Amino acid sequence: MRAIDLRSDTVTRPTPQMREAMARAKVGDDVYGEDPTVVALQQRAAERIGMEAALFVPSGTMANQVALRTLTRHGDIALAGEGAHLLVYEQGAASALSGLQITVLGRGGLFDGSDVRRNVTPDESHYARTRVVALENTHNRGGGCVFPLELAKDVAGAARELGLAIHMDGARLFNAEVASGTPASAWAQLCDTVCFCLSKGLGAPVGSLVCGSRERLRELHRARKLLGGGMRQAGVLAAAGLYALEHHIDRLAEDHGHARILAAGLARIGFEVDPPPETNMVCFNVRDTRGFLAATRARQLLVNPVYEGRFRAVTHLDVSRADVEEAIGRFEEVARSGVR
Ligand code: TLP
Repeated sequence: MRAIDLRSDTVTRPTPQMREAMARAKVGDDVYGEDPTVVALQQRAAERIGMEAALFVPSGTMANQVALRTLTRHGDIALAGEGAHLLVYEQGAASALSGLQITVLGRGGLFDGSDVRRNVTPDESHYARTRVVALENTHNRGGGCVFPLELAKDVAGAARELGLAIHMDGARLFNAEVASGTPASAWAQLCDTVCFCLSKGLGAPVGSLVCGSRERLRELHRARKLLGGGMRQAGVLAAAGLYALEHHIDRLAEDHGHARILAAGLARIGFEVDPPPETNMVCFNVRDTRGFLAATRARQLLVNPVYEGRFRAVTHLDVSRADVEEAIGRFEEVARSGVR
């Protein structure tokens, strides 16, 4: 039986065309700024989201961490949505590496300007200084939901009034763009730093970009070096990223369509899908987490729990319409065997 891997959109493998682009890449030593393909990727990324500059880093985690580091000082507070990746899934890096405390806002990853106002610490000697607000778009633990532009504007308005910097973890920013029709640049305009990943829905093997002003780039560059993210002949990886930006953005709509089909199938079988998918993630509730994990694995159907009672299935480049239909059939078998 063939495995259907819905654990994450990080599991995609480079296509033959992408591998060709990688093989052809011109390279140099990027720590000296001499890799022409990395330079081209950074320029393209910055242009694509309408910011001045971009820096290629090995991972989404490093992108978040170099951004937070340049926006804050040790002991500062960062505001972030419930279940933010930079709080839950990054080994405590924001506190371990940059000495940040994190205050959680809102529900399901979304929050508004009044949440920011209510949670910011007063500017006096008694309090830790609140320095940055971080938005995640799309929101992973929120089930891949888009951070609506109007809400982001409300947050940005409050943040600016209060003198806070704004960071966007846009690991899946292009999923947000394709699903909502809001150009990525409209969100980016509101922010000091925005990162996005090439290695998720865009299908590249490695890499993320962190974008901001030209001035900030110097500090981002230093932070990347500090964290060990200076890469040498990284053009072979950047070539995959350039290919992905050119060929794999529009097709995200396909993944979103597949997620809707999967959600409808799961609902028909009797699983509670919550929230309805806006992008490429389908979150659904089960009663028996361990049993469900074992039964799906036994059928080569790979899905991961988010937490006790909740699973996530993610559609991506390596999941076809036929795979989605096949996955629904295997979920149905699991449910029929009495595990749900
Ligand atoms: N998310 C991964 C896991 O870490 C949970 C996944 O499978 O979804 N920001 C967001 C919103 C993310 O979802 C991720 C990865 C990252 C940052 C970190 O990216 P990497 O894995 O490249 O460090």
